[in-house]
Amino acid sequence: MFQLSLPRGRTLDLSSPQIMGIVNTTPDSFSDGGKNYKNDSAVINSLLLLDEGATILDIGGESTRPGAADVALDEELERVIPVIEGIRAKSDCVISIDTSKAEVMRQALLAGADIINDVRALREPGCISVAAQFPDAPICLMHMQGQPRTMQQAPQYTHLINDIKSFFEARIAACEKEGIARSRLILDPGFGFGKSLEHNFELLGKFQQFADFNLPVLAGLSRKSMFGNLLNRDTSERLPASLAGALLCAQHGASIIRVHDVKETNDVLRVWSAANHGVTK
Ligand code: 7PM
Repeated sequence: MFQLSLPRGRTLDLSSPQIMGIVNTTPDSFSDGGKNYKNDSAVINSLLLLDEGATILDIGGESTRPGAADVALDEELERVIPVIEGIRAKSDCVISIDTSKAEVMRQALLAGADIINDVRALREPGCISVAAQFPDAPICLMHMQGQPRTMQQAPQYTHLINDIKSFFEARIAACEKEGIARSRLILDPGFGFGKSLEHNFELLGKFQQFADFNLPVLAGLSRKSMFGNLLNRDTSERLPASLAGALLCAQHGASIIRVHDVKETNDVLRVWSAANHGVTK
């Protein structure tokens, strides 16, 4: 069973699957309310996610949506840092920073974030070095083939699972070479990131195979287009499919499930935990 060390002597117990609640700070929402209103809303929403059963809050200011444009450094910092500070002022919860920029990682960790969540697995300039400078921060290394703007244009693999495993091996080695302890790492196969519909469902069926690394595995499936495309459902109609995916990943050994719908996912995972570890109120 896994336990991750966190900054300030804290730990994250992964003996049962934990919920990472997604906190959106991108300007799509609340765009008419002004900056402070937007940041306050993100903090209030974050505290609600904790009440609903999230143990980790994932703060992201860069849209990694397929086809999305890059966000400038200043813009990303303005979106995420006040939200991290605002949460930290009110809670000692676990905070992850969803970014691929070294400077955002650095400032977020200084502002009180605990975990680096990087969809580019520390491949951008300076990221490994920043990660090495914060030796208590766990790091989620996500697999992505290609870049967000083009990754969904005919993704191809020699052998899906082995290709992703080779990627993990290379990224783990790159981290260790720079002095990052293996025990800090979390792996994520990256649903929807350079994968066809068939690839995504093969990954879901074979999710257990990533347990071979003996590292915690994170699953991010929430409301993703793999469900929209399979079922012909809008984003707003993907909750049942997302819950089914979360349950499958829990059963297949996922330690962290990254979701929008925390309350509903918590019910599902409590049913799973009651069946596997016994009833808790
Ligand atoms: C629009 C479309 C905005 C898709 C954001 C997204 C993951 C992640 C994201 C994941 C980890 C989303 C994605 N997905 N980090 N960040 N794993 N570790 O669907 O699957 O949330 S952004």
